[in-house]
Amino acid sequence: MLSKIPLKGVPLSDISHKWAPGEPNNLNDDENCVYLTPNGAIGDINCWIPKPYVCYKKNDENQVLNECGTTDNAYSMDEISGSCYKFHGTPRTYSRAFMTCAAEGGYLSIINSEAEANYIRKLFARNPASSMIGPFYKDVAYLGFNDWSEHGDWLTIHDETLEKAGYAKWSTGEPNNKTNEFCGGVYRSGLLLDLHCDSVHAFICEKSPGSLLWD
Ligand SMILES: [Ca+2]
Ligand SMILES: [Ca+2]
Ligand SMILES: [Ca+2]
Repeated sequence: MLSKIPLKGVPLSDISHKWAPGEPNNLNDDENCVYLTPNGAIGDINCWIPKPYVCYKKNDENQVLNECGTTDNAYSMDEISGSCYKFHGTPRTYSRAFMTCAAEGGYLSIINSEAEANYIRKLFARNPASSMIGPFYKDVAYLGFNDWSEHGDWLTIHDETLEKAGYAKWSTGEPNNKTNEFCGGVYRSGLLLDLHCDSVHAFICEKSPGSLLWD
């Protein structure tokens, strides 16, 4: 099972590794992440247990920042909004999607105008359902607004109401808070809906070209 976790798409069986004694044991049928021991052996562990972690980045002086201020060429610039966007077709829960965008130097996208909604529609068109792998609903993506049922209003992750942000076009019947749907998303149509935060969905990151990730 572990060998199928597609972090970079390389199966563990292709990577030199040594399991710690008794591992992997998938304790309580709930160990889907890997830890490293001081002697270099690995084991499987529950992903919710906080641990120190190590990041890796190649020291490559030939790496050039693109117009979006990143080496990640999956970000594309919308000349009208002046922002850059990346459509993530690998689905994540809302909190994971939020963290992923932050790690890329961006944030879960916020639609600020009808023109920007247009660009979101274009992003969907470039990412048809057939391009995404896995059993999840492929006609929606998470965006940067939510209502944790705490403040009773939908706010962007930059703390503005949708109206103040500039775009508040809900799809017919939405938000319907069907099953504790506190997180914001968008249909291929560009219209908004509320989604269950623990469900995995595609998501869209937005990034200002000026925010350099590797400063
Ligand atoms: Ca284990
Ligand atoms: Ca925006
Ligand atoms: Ca809904």
